[in-house]
Amino acid sequence: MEQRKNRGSECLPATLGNKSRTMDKQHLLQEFYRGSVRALSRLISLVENDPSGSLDLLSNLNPSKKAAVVGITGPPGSGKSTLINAMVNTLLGEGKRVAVVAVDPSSPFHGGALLGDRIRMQSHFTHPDVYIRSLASRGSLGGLTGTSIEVVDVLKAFGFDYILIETVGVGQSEVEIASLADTTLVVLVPEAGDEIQALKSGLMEIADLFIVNKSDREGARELAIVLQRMLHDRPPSAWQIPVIQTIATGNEQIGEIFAQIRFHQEAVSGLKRPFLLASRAWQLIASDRMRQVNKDELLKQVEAAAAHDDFNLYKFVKKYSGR
Ligand SMILES: Nc1nc2c(ncn2[C@@H]2O[C@H](COP(=O)(O)OP(=O)(O)OP(=O)(O)O)[C@@H](O)[C@H]2O)c(=O)[nH]1
Ligand SMILES: [Mg+2]
Repeated sequence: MEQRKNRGSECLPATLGNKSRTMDKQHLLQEFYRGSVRALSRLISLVENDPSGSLDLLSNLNPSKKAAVVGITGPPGSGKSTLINAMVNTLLGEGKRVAVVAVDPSSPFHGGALLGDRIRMQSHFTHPDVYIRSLASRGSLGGLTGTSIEVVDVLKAFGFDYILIETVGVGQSEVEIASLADTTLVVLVPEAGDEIQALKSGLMEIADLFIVNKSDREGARELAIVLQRMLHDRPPSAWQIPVIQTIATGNEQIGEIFAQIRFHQEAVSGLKRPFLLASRAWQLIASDRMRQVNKDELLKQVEAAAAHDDFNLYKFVKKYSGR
């Protein structure tokens, strides 16, 4: 692949000049399909900064069906980045091409985490078969950006074998990642007292694989047993969620993770894919419709309407949405 110089999250010009815009876009796509990482970065920036303006570009992409999209989620500090680092090493050893998407946690709790990731991933930054990109989470705590579906499709079209996406598992983000990833890994650690509670409310629903990381620490085996019991109580389904004990810092059980990811993709690809696609379609349609709503304009209209004593929000919304 030519020009494989990794640029991480470097922002290239977000919009193309007005001058021969169409030509530029065609040229950009040509370069993209020639394997230019610069074109890839530029296309991602375009999609991130102007999603509606890049719809025609996106509809000209041919997302590769071979890419495996793997979501890695879990509480802060559970070892997601370390695990991804170890996974990337394994994949490179197999001659695979990998994209890593880190959702840049802008929350004060996780500030600086990305810097740590950079240092850890340093050896991969210059590797020709690895592309690392961070996406700003734009306020949604650890969650995915509105454009992450599009960004992942761009990466698929570029021809990566694996796309690994890290998000911090708080609130909605884990649900979002499940609608994006073919296989979702939920990473827990032995000290996971609170997370066990969270499992009931979210993580349990989205996990395709449970990882008990930091298994060099006390309590790992016990946590794995608790998880297995919880899973045992669930109604039987086509996929039995495995629990894997790993030590990411020592590269332990990384091979087992990949074995299970492959099993999972074979077992549920036919079953889960229509749901994933429908869920992505729903999100794209929803965000496209919301783009038509101008918040400032909405505020003005609400202000004007609310001045009347008989203001009713639901009637207002009905009129506004034309129903
Ligand atoms: N003992 C031990 N420490 C680990 C293991 N895996 C990761 N760590 C350490 O745990 C710390 C956090 O690891 P990260 O990979 O940054 O965790 P993360 O989940 O990506 O963290 P955030 O991105 O901040 O949510 C680091 O100091 C790692 O070296 C492990 O298997 N055993
Ligand atoms: Mg991390």
